[in-house]
Amino acid sequence: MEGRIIRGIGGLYYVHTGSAVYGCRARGIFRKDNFKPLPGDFAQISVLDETEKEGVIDRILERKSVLVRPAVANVDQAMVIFSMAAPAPSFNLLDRFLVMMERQGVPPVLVFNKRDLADRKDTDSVRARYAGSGYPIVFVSALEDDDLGEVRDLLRSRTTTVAGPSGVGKSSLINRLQSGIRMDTGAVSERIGRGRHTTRHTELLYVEEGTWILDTPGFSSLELPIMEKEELGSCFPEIRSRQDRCRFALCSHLTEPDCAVRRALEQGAPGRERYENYRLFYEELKGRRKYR
Ligand SMILES: Nc1nc2c(ncn2[C@@H]2O[C@H](COP(=O)(O)OP(=O)(O)OP(=O)(O)O)[C@@H](O)[C@H]2O)c(=O)[nH]1
Ligand SMILES: [Mg+2]
Ligand SMILES: [Zn+2]
Repeated sequence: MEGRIIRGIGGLYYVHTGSAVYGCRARGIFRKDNFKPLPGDFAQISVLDETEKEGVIDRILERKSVLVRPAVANVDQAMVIFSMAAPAPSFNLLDRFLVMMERQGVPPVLVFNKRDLADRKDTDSVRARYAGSGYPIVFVSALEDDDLGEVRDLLRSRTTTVAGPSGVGKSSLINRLQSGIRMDTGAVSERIGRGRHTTRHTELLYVEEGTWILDTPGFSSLELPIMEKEELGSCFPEIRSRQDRCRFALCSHLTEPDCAVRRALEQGAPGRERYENYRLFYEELKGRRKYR
């Protein structure tokens, strides 16, 4: 039987087959090869006990991609959720997260929740801030009978890792997105035994056929990934698309003459605030080297 690992804990893997979730151990061969199955992996399993929903993982299918943070396989994109208010968005934190995803080659989409607590002026200014980035951006309210169509469209037929600070409404949104299909989870789900609202572990959630979301624990601060400061520009799409036209190949886009990035901003291209965060992060990366 084929399924997908939704969660791994202490050597026990929960494998979702579409109709049930089986608690599985991995065959000894995995340990011998030092291969660790990950949430998001597609697996071939043998059922050992149908009533107890116990099985064993025979094989992991080839991975399309592996994300390091959070550790998960076969992710297509990252959905980062912030709220328009309560708490107000930290764009420094958001831009850090975007750098982290760009570094790992995962395309991000931006969701701003609690639209009901913001006015048009607020949403317009957030939209303007990211206009140059090209990232999809949607504003929603998880509480109301709000139409989540736009979010659903972004998620459909993909595996999305969802992240954001605490209190922004990730769980509220995810609860509304899940179709509410009642699965036959047998004894295993009893053993998972936890509230579905507290995200302590990384867990893959089934939305509908082919659509999965990975609920990850909230974050309140983020370190920039280990990288050279010269690589930072490539993590900002609006810089990446222009840096080939800078006079110097390793232009920092801070002080050099004939810089295409600064020129574009001077000529009114959007992304002034993002550029300011680029500058902060650049200095941060520069400062880091001294202590190594
Ligand atoms: N006004 C308003 N409140 C919301 C909305 N969505 C969620 N909330 C409220 O915000 C609070 C936090 O929501 P959660 O869904 O628990 O937030 P979370 O991001 O999962 O938080 P953590 O689990 O701590 O990371 C709750 O009191 C929700 O009722 C929204 O669209 N508008
Ligand atoms: Mg939550
Ligand atoms: Zn430049």
